[in-house]
Amino acid sequence: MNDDGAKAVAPFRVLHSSDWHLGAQLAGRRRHEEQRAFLDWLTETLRREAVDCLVVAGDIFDTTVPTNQAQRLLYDFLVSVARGGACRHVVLVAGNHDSVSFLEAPRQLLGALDIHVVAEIGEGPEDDVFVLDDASGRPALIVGAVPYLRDRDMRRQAAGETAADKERLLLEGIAAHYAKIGRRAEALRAAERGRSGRRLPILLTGHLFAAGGRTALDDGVRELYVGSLGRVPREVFPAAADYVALGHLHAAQTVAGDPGVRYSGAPLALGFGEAGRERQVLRVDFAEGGPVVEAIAVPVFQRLARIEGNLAELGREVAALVADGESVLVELRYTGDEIVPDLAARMEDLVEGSAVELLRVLNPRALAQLLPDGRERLSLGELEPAEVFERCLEENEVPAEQREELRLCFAEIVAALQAHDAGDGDATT
Ligand SMILES: [Mn+2]
Repeated sequence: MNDDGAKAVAPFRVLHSSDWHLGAQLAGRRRHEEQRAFLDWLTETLRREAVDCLVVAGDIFDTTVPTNQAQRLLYDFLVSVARGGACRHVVLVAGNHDSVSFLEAPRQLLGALDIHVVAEIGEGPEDDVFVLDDASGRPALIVGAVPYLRDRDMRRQAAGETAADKERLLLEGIAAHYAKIGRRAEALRAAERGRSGRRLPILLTGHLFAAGGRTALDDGVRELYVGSLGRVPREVFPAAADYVALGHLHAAQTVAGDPGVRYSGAPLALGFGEAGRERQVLRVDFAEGGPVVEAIAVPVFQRLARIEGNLAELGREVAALVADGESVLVELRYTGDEIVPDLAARMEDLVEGSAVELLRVLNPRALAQLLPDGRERLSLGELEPAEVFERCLEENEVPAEQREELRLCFAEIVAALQAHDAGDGDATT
């Protein structure tokens, strides 16, 4: 090693995360403390790991109109990262939960801090593909930032389209966009090779449901696109990409077994269904022979527990949690045979004065007793819209051959409502 700048350059290091869902609540309970603890941990991790660039692949916020507290979480974090020098660049892309206009608004301001925000596709690919430099000021990484691609951005709706047409056109639109971004990235790579002879790695982002992806029930993932639409095959991502940083699925996973195309997963459990799953962020080193990916475990900042059982079992498990003395948020489901109408009150008595919080007490037997046909019922709040629709189909004995088309129509209506929720700038209408 010498001092004339010729010393070995460390590989450019990216930290890939996604699906923070800042402002997300759990059964109506706010979770800002936990979200702040994660961001504090992340700042520390960026510094400790000497990360050059943080990439967040969508769903920064949980809702299109984040609370002031949720906004503050993000901006405090970004300032501490930028001012404190925790890492050199930050790339934020929008997910399906984010409002395009909300993320776009501070774009210029954040740009001054070397924080790149891409909330919607630009006028041309040159807007979304850029080169990041390393600590010595040399070009080091080409980023093709692709946010969540909304159906309406991809194509024009045509009257009389069948569901299959829609699916095909949407996937074609997504593929065409990635191809365009890939070509632009390759052009920048060729230009740099011409200048310096160096091959720059290419990182692409995405917020979508890749084909074969795993999700878990109640893991907070909102169904994207329409019905089964938008299961994006691996081949859509250009071969020129060294790494594809994905968001949307909350469980960390690779796509089609490719270690260079992957989901970091959400850093915090967003539903009780995710309780207990290991969380991670991904450290990606762009070395000579290709990217080297290492998972860094995210600590548990708030314990969650889901307990099922008869009265004795619930009592025993709750008592054990109380004895632990640790803060834990709990969902209880009673599965015993006898009717216990005062279950919630009984359980509340057990946890009184402890660090155990019962966020949800499900008592389907007692509910069934109150209903005329005596069947076990779930409350609406426990079901996703698609599940409610499924039950309607069942209830009305809709013939099987009609169901698929009806499901797609229903999913399309729900997607349209959600897009309207996300209504850029006209959230009040
Ligand atoms: Mn998400």
